[in-house]
Formats: sequence, C-alpha cells, structure tokens
Amino acid sequence: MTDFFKGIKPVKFAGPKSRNPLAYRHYNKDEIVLGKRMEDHVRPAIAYWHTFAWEGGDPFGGRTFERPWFGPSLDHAKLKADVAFELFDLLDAPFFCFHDRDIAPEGETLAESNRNVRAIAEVFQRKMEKSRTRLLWGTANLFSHRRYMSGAATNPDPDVFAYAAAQVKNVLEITHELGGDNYVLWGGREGYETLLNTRVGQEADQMARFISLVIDHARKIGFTGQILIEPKPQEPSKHQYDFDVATVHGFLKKYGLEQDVKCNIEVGHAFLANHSFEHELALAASLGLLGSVDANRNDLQSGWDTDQFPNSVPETALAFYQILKAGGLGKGGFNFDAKVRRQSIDPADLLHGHVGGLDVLARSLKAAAAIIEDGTYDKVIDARYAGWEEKEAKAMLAGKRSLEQIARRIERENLDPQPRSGQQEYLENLINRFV
Ligand code: XUL
Ligand code: CO
Repeated sequence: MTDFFKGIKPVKFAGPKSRNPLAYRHYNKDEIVLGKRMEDHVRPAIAYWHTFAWEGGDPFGGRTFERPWFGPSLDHAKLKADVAFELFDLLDAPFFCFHDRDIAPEGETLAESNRNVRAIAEVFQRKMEKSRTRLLWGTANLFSHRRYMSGAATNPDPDVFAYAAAQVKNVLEITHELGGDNYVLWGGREGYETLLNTRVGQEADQMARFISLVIDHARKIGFTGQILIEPKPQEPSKHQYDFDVATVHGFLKKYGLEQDVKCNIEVGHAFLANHSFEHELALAASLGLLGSVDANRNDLQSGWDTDQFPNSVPETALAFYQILKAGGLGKGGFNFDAKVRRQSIDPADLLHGHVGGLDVLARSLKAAAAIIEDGTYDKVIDARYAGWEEKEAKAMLAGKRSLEQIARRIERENLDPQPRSGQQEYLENLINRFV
C-alpha cells in the first residue's frame, strides 16, 4: 500500500440520506433495475489519463498537482499503477481504461516504448489477480508526440502511418491479453489545421486502411471485443474527420467497415458538434453503432472540451433512456473521461469527482427506468407513429408502392391528412415527473 490515499476509507453505498461525502448515496451496485444489476447497466470505468497522468496544466500554466509518481522512469510508472489500483479498490470500480502513454514512459525507440508498456501491463495483470477491476478498453496515444503533429493514420508521411500502426499493434495485443472488452480509436490529429495543405480524399483512404489493418489484426489474435471510433468534431485539430456519429457512419459505409466498428460516444464531443448527447446515442442506436460511452460534460460558457464530471440528472436521464431502449451498452460501459479541476489538488478530490459522477449516473438510470416502467411516454410516441402500422403504410415503407400508386391512392381515397400536435410541452412536463 502507498500512503497517497491515507485516511480515506473505501466508498460504500449508504443511501440517499447519508451525509458522508465519500459514500454513494444512489449508486448501489447490486440494486436491480429493470431486471439487471445497476453495475451491469452502468459498467463504470476510471480513465487513467485524467486521473493519474494529467498534471493540472492549462494554456497559461503548467502542473498544479504534486503526485509522487510524476517522473520519467518505469519506477514512477509502477508507483502510478499502485495508486491507480488503490483508487479502483477504494471506489469499488469494475473497470478502467488507458492509453499506452498514460501508463508507461515513451522510450528512445518504439521497441523500448512497447517494452515499457508491456512491463506495466504485466504489473496490471498481477494486480488484476487480486482486484475485481477489469479493463473496459485500451487505446494508443497517437496525438501527443510531435511525430504525430500532422496526423497518425492520416499523416502525409507513410512512415508515420506505419509507426502508428506498430504502436496500435502493441496496445491492441496488450488490451487483448488483459481481457479488455473494447479497443478505442480516437483520432485526435486525424483531421487538418488548414485545407491549404490537405488532400481530404487521400487522408480518408489512409484512415480506412489503418482501421482495416486493426480489424484484421484483432481477428488474427482472437480479440472478440468491440473496435470503437470516438467521434469528435475538432480539438486539437481544427477539423476532425470523425466529426460526429453521422459522419462516422458515412465513412464506415463507404469503406464497408460498418459491421466491424462501433462508436464510443462522448458527451462533450456531441456538444462540440452542436448535438445533444442523447441525439448521438439515438442516432448511433438506430444505425447499429452504439458501442460505449465517455461520460463527462462541458462548461456551457467555455465552448471547449472541458471534460468535467457529469452533474445533471435530467440531461443524463434522457441519455440513459436512449441506452435502455437500445437494449443497453453490451460490452461497452460508462468511462469517466473526466478530470477534476486544476485547483482540486487533494487526493480526496479524485474520489469526490467519481463518487458524484457515479451517483448522477445511478439517479439517471433509475429515472430512465421509471419512465419506461410507467409506460405513458412510450405510449405517446407509439401513438404518434401508429399510422405506420397500417397495411398501406407498411407497403409504402417496404418499397412495395410506386410514386404513381401512392399518388393514385391519395386521389382515390380523397385523403386530407390533418396536422396533430407534437405535444412538446406536455412531453417535457411528463419527463420532469421522473427526473
Ligand atoms: C479526447 C478524448 C480522449 C479519448 C481517448 O477528447 O476524449 O481522451 O477518449 O483517446
Ligand atoms: Co473520450
């Protein structure tokens, strides 16, 4: 045991009336909601990068956190792993997620970097024998090093493409060996800073080839987890190719990859793309692309990806409703892609962020389940589309009627459809009964 979290007791469920700030008031992992354990609905994960690797810097100043594991050596990385698993245990977290560069230092060569990552993966392996925490997903950091400044898969230099591919091979294999349920591709630099120096068609071909290589290798090594793209419209690049779910879908369809790849949908990224989180979830579900979720929120004034912990039950409840209607997240989960603020320098702050975030998710899950159990809302929506259950409408939708036939029927039956209320205010009030 390290003494980093000295004096902090394991976080337990204590019920909504508890005044203990480091107890779960709503997150009760074994509570059954719609026939399933709460933990199995949420599948929460702790993000290594924000919680252990981030130093508290912003564009105007550097490190604010003083952590004993900040340093360049493998020993520092081992200490970081010790503290990470202590936090997983304290929070009773079922999952975690990492990038290769979060867990181990970059070496002089790729071979050395890969060895470092493997050394820490072996530390994880041993720790996972004693801990209940499992790997939700692994990923490669293809955006921090200067070699990736013009992209990884979409770099104009094929050697950078190859370097990135070699890096992903290593993390994919390690993710597989650690029993990870998913592998995530976030294209931080897969986009452009200026169109003046960019061939978008060429770069799309490169990105598709890269993803195909990952899919092929995953199959070859027997990885049965999901491969996920994480849409984001911008930041750090001015424009990112995986802009949003709709854009990713078009890309996957063009290259025939839609059966092999799903989406990891992040709240803050949806927001940056001028969508709501629930819009992205609903669309992904309808396209068969709903894979996993990065839970966080943006600051409404900053207009940037601030990665704060979720804090709004009404908003997250609408998201959970979409997830429940889609049949749940399957192998995915809720990764807290969220960091405490740079002034939150105490070890306890790391727990407050996760405890609050998890309680918000628990309340949101219960609210969404209550909406479904009550049934009124679903009935209103069913009634709105009920016309499509009728014979002629079904034939039209199935492509069994031509434009001429449809036009003839309108004349023959002298149809004059009357507008009906969209009932938005009624629906808003109805939902507010549950959130
Ligand atoms: C960045 C982001 C990443 C991905 C993993 O905006 O969300 O942390 O989740 O690379
Ligand atoms: Co993310």
